[in-house]
Amino acid sequence: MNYLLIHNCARPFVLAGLLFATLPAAAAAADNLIQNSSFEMRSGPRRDYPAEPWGYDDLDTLSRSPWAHWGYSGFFAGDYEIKLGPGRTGAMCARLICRQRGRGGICTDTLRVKPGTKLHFRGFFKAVGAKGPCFVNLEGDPGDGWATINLPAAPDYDWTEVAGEITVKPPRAKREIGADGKISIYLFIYTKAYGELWIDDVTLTPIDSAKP
Ligand SMILES: [Ca+2]
Repeated sequence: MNYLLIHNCARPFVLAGLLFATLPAAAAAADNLIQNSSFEMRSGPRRDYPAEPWGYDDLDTLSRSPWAHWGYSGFFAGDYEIKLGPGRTGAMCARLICRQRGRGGICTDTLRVKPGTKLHFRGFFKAVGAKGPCFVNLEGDPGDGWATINLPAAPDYDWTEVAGEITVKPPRAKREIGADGKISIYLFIYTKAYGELWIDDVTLTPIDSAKP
């Protein structure tokens, strides 16, 4: 009798646990262009360029980040550092910490998309005394800052979802569309603020393919 009671009680609990464990991962995985969206994968042993595009001297002003598939820069006139933080989901998030105000940022690997593609951006952010602008900046073949999404202006806020829709612009002069019909873009997350910006669960998903 006791066995049956335990069995009946435990089963719904297990099912609920499975749902919580699998749904967010499945929803983020299918069409999301950004790898390591939740900052759970460390960068591991260094690889040769171009397998690891960031992290050699001041190549493209970006250096290695602690996370696979992300670059980091804190050298645009300011002095920022990047640290691990407790995750909004999973174990980790990225923390950009200002020591001298300028511009710090993280950047995705190269993302290949067709011009005209509509993309849905979604990310979660937290600010601790972040006095100054923080924003998402799209760069690459269409130019630097061909789309921008501002983060909340308040210096302090708990985990907050920021979302926006953007359309990939054609390549600027002298840049060409590849044989696959695609161009290269990069998603940067910048802080020009003092204090700390926390980042987790960043996705960029083609809108059409997200529809059933
Ligand atoms: Ca995470």
